[in-house]
Amino acid sequence: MNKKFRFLTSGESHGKCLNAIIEGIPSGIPVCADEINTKLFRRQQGYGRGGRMKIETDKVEIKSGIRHGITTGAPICLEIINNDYENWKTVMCPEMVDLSDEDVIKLIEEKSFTKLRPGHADYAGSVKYGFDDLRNVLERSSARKTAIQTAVGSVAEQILKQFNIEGVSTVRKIGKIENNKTLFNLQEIKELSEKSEVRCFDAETSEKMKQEIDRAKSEGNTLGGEFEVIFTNIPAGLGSYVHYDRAIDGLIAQAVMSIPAIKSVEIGAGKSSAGLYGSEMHDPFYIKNGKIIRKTNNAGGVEGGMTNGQPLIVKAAMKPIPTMLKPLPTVDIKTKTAAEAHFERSDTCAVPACAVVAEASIAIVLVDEFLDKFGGDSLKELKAHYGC
Ligand code: EPS
Repeated sequence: MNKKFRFLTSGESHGKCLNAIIEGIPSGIPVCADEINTKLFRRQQGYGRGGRMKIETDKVEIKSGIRHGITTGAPICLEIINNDYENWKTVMCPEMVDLSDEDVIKLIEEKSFTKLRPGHADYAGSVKYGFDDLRNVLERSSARKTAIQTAVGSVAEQILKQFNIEGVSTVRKIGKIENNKTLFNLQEIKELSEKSEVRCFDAETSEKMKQEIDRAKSEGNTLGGEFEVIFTNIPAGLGSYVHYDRAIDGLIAQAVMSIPAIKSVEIGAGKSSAGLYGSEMHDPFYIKNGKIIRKTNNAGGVEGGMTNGQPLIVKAAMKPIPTMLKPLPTVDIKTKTAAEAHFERSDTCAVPACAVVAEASIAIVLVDEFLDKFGGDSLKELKAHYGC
């Protein structure tokens, strides 16, 4: 499929920096680093995050494609420096290092590991790329790369904002603690979730979630959970039913499922739709003041692979982080003997952060489809095509 908003990222978890190049953005759109940085800050938050977040204050540098705060239509290059690189300069050095130096060898060996972490990319990654040192797999498979993807998503959101399309996210579940309360006011969901250390709009449930994280941490364990992302003011007709790879629900599922640790993605009523009668599931149409309206949104804003003008509701489940202080039984790929899984600094729970990454990832899909439908080389053209 021919993407309008194309991007690639690069960078390792403990390498020098993370980069992205974005292509296909019309000229004339206000995009600023401050807004990207606010998004990056939100991604770093959440009760249960590990020591890395104390080292990093993720800040983006816009390297090209924007002049005086306005896009020029040229590719945009973004960069986030990893502060932790200072501690990994030799281990992660892109250049050849002096392997006759014992200190250098010691540093590299200290960070090498061969005991597979069940649930992480270690095993399949080492088989696929032929590595003996699992450090090579960890560095790019790490969720650290979601920092730069979130920065790209913030650029997408700044474009969507021109058309009042906005997203919010809220955590629904951490481990077995669930927030099953309903709030209809999106502003309220946003404000209350933003205030909560676990991104949950209900204060009482937030406290229980924090206690659950404390418990898991004290036991050397980790926790996953569920979150919901809602986007509003999306025009009907983004995506298409004509080909499998143009269905917007498929594209959203791919974008969210590819975030590290995501195990399921649902739209609207999601898997619970399987247990409903047709008469319960489908959202009837009504006419009000000459306008076609719906009173329910079980479809979650998508019908026939296209947005239908209703709020887009995406729910996703994140598995518990596989790096555990109390390790699982595993195998050492070097000695081919039984072992305990490798442990290094990690998070106990990153569900609140993952919800922010999902906002960004969904914004990227929406802006791509938006540009495909309404097109234009400048914001002026885009607005004219959109009819505003
Ligand atoms: C992450 C940075 C990582 C982890 C986490 C996400 O930092 P470090 O590995 O240096 O402690 O905190 O990564 C994982 C949980 C994972 O499994 O890869 C980040 O910036 O989000």
